[in-house]
Amino acid sequence: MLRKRTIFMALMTLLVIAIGLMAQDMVPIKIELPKPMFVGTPQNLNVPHLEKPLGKARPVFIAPAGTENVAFEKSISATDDEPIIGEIEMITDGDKDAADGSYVELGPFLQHVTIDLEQTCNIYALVVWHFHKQPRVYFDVIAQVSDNPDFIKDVKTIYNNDIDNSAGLGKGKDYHYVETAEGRLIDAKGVQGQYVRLFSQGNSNNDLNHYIEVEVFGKPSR
Ligand SMILES: [Ca+2]
Ligand SMILES: [Ca+2]
Repeated sequence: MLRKRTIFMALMTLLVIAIGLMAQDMVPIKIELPKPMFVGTPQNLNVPHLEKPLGKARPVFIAPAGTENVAFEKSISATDDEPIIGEIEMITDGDKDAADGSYVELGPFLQHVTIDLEQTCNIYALVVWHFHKQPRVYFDVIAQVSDNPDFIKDVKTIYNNDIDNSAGLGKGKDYHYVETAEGRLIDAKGVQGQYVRLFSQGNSNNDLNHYIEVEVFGKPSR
């Protein structure tokens, strides 16, 4: 009996060490947040399938050690390459301020932007700031990852809140959400690809599409 117990305890110790070694490799990703421009939740947003705010800071997101923003200063293209305000390069320039001069305004209706990470990466999270000067909800937020620059094949959809399929990419089940200075973190679950594409189709204030910054937390695949 005593011997069995000793063996059991030894095995448990080994298990704890093994879990510890695996866990050591997982660390919180570092997301630098811009200054918030409003506090609290607006009550007048008449948007279906709207996520309830957490009411506190977003919990840390854990990813393998060495994960970093692989989208920083990477080239970007868009369906509207002559934005109404700003330049599309501002989407990966690291500036996340809410102020005028920090956001890009794309035309109305369905638009998308595509970031070229320049190599295939394992992607753990996307953080997207559309606009955070005032509370807004953006519609048909769809995020996709592919190794194909034209997204013709091998397309992995990691977020879709187009609940009525008005973007024509299939109905999504993800929530509408209020934009804040925290941005929207999308769990990409380690999906592989070189290109990241983000759709939107207007917002709760107007028909236009905006981006302040997109960060892609990943590591080059080996
Ligand atoms: Ca920016
Ligand atoms: Ca829709």
